[in-house]
Amino acid sequence: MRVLRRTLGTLLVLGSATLSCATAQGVDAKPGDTRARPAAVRAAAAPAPYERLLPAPVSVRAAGAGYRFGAGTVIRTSGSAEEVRRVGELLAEQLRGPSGLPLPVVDGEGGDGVRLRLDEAAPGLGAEGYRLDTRADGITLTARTPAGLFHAGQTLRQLLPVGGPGTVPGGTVTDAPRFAYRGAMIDIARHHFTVEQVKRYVDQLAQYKVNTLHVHLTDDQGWRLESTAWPRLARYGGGSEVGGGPGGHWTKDEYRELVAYAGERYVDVVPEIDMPGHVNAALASYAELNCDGKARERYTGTKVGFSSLCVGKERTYDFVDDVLGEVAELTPGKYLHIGGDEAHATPAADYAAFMDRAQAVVRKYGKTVVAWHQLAAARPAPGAVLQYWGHGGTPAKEKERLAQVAKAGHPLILSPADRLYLDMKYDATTKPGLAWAGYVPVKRSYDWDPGTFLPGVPESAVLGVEAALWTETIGTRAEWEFMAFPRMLGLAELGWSPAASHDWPAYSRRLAAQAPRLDAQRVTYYRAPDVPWA
Ligand code: TNX
Repeated sequence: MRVLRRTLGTLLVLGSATLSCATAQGVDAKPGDTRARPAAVRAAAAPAPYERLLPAPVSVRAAGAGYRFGAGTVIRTSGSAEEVRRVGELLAEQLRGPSGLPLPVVDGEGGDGVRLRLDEAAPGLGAEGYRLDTRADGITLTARTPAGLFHAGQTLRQLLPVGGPGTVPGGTVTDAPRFAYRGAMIDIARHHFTVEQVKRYVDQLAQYKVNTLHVHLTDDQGWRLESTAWPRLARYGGGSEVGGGPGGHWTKDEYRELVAYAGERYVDVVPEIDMPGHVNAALASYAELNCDGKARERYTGTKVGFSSLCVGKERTYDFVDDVLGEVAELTPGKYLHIGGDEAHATPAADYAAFMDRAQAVVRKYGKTVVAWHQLAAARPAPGAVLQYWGHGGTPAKEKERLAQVAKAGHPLILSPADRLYLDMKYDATTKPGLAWAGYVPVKRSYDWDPGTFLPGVPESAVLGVEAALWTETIGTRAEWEFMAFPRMLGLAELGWSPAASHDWPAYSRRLAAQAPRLDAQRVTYYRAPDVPWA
């Protein structure tokens, strides 16, 4: 048996393929050797459901008899951890939906069925990894953490036929993510969207192991989160959106509800309050935030870069402290995103001075700063994470500066606009969307390597990837899903799967195989011509 060895960050995973045909194709791969024959390709001879997994797992070893998942299946959780029980209940609910099976959840591991096993000492799985073993008497999910068990459950969903009982072929999946941060951003400021709609997105993301939801809560066109100290922000500043619609905002309770819902699915919410630009909604709500003391008109257009907080005014920092303090209190995750992009109406020195103070406020509330990569031109605070959103036309100087910042220890999140901006049109025929970073067909969105993408930025400096959906041109759920899907699945794969499995022909086939699932969930995805849909 040949063995494929691969290094995932600090994690060493030993994967193997025992299928004779797949084994014959196995090669010894050195860490980082992307020319090695990818796991997904090696697994081509594995039974179909394994071959179709998306994101591609680190390793699949098919062997032995399978398990018949059906009316008699019981889900068993180990008694010790209440959270494991909750993960089991949620998995049962997800599996019951399409199958109509009873799937009772019982305490204790012994016996047939699907067993959820927390094993804090399980080697090689890290904080989110898992192992899924299928034999004739059942399927055992093993992980060091409940999050790992949740991800294992999502893999199990894909191993079963859409909507029904079936036999999972015997074998073992061993899996762990390549990057810790796998994110999706939704802009609810340009167009208001309800918490219900965002929860639907959370379900869609979580099933592909995306673990972060970044919510762009404020912008020129609307302020979408209730504030206690500054109530007019949401009440007045939330009452507008692009195109003149009514807008709206979330109450703190609604936001809490989303955070809890996402948390149960191991998705962290990263709230963004964009500053010092993109603040017209705040400037319209409070005259005192303007340097001239005069409130601005609300804005319903799509220009960017025209508004700025009044950097020289102390009242501005009361506002920053109150607003960030309230959001920090509502958010259990460790990150607070403070924007910092396109502050064209803020002189550079003012920008740097403002960002110094805003970063200090984030720290005061015990959170870690995330900001768009423009912060690299100012003074990123220790530990601050920068989110790159450049594209092919971004000046080399800007990228060099970012590489220096990465070298100084700042982790980067990669959201290249010409790859991961989900509001970029697929091609000239796409109705919604923009095209300032070019068209982004499905293949282009997937076919790049975050580990080698930015010159001078090693993979170890990349915290992860994030796909962003800006909503200047997107006002309905159908438009949202049309732009996000199927490109979002490429993001999930880039964030999770080992570099060695990167392969467009194999990926595009696995993507095509997701169609029945997306159809069953009534996702209004784009049937892109570059994907071999059945
Ligand atoms: C750039 S990227 C923006 C947003 C726009 C988006 C439209 C970034 C940090 N700022 O304000 O909505 O382009 O594609």
